[in-house]
Amino acid sequence: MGPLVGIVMGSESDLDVMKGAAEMLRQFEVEPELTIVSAHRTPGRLKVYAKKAKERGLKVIIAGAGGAAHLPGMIAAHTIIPVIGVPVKSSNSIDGWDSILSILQMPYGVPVATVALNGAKNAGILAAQILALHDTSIAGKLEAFKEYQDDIVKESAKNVKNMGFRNEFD
Ligand code: RP5
Repeated sequence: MGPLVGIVMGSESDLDVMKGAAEMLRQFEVEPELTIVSAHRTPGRLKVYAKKAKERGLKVIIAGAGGAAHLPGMIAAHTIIPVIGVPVKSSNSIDGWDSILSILQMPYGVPVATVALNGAKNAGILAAQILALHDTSIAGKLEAFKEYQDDIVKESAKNVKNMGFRNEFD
């Protein structure tokens, strides 16, 4: 079976952040494809990637970029596949706000599901949640992940209590 999730980013310099999406998906045993597509430097490649995504079997696209971050929105302009946008705090970004607003403030008719600045891991989880709507195996792994997070927080609460802080809740 071909990849169900496509991860694209504007530059190799985004990889440190964007590989977080791939790492999360792998935790749920989803192997995504990952490549570089730049809205500004490779507009033709962007159009082909987005137009062919559906026939290639992709179900979700995660797109990350920084600065004047037009990649997620322009991918969404060319396809009906859900696009999750990751604003990247890149070297050319003014504090990340340019990336956030470029991806978040899409016009009516062309939605992009925008995660937090550098939030590629959440993009991976959200993509898995979309796939889980039709895949009980991924759904089970997501449920286990929720329980794991619950355990981690309870463990932290126990540690803090053992430090001598009053806690009559646990
Ligand atoms: C954006 O410009 C890329 O997505 C990257 O975040 C940023 C800087 O790109 P490089 O100059 O490092 O290639 O288009």
